[in-house]
Amino acid sequence: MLVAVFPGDGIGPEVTAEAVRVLQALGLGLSFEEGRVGGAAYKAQGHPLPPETLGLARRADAILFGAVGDPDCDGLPRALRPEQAILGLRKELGLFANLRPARAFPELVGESALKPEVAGGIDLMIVRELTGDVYFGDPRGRRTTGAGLREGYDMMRYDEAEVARIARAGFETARRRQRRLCSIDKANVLETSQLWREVVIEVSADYPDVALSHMYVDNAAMQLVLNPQAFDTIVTGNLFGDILSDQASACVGSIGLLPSAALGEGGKGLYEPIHGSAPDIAGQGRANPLAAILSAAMMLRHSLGQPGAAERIESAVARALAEGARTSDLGGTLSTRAMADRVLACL
Ligand code: GGG
Repeated sequence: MLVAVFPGDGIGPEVTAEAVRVLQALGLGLSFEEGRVGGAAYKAQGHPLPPETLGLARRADAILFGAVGDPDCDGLPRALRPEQAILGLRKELGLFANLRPARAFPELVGESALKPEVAGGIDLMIVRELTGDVYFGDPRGRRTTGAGLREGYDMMRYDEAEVARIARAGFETARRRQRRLCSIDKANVLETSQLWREVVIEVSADYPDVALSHMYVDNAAMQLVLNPQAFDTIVTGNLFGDILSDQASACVGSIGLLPSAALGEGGKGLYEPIHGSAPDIAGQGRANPLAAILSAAMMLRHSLGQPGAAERIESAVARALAEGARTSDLGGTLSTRAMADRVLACL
């Protein structure tokens, strides 16, 4: 099976190299082919998502993605910014459902900023919609100078088919977990959120075995800090999911621990750490590779039909943490390579 590897920018190449090393150590006979994305692709080829990269993504069985974002590209028009690579891949490949698990590793509970009794119970899954909302509304990325003032527009838009599709993904995910789904919106203010809530309720008729609740996003942000263990599965839009999943990562200790899977109707998926390119620590060999390694585990489970190998990686990560392996984001001194070595030793 072919895995497309898109390391991207900043710490992306450092962490994806370690995830590939772990996959290779499993001896599953996977082939790997690398492509450029983001600022690295713009600098070499003039576009953040060159046609060769998109072609490789289409041919591959799964995609392992690092991170995009490069301060050198800050002045570029929006369409050429590094982040357009990940948005373009999701849209072109129809990867509309983003699974973002946040689970407290028992080994780290005492070290999180949260009280142990709160941190210890966190095991939630955010199902984030990925191909709609302000990221893809029309008009978007527009500037005008009406009445002499600069104005910016990004239209928030969802249609009922898009909401029904992600709602089903949310209910199906909840069914495989504790059968509790919390839909997060801003239906007291936004029309898109009122449609969202209506459609989620309609879809819920097909899932009588799943307990559905609704929460406004502002309250959800507060509850994630005060009472994160109360959540099981969350379904939400693109923008709210982007923000809430970073927040959830802080609840479990570090954004360097959270993997993700972007899935569509077929088996192909794109797997990436939820963290970005972290230019402040790029090139120093300090980044935590665990989110990338755990993303590789999600890839084995969801796209490559290897759930046993996925569990091996996840157990090895837990064992390495239990043995005290820590990168600097977790208060330790291990380098990116040394942390991956500790996982490999536990495989
Ligand atoms: N690995 C995640 C990453 O590169 N994030 C950069 C980013 O801006 N992503 C946009 C998004 O996730 O919607």
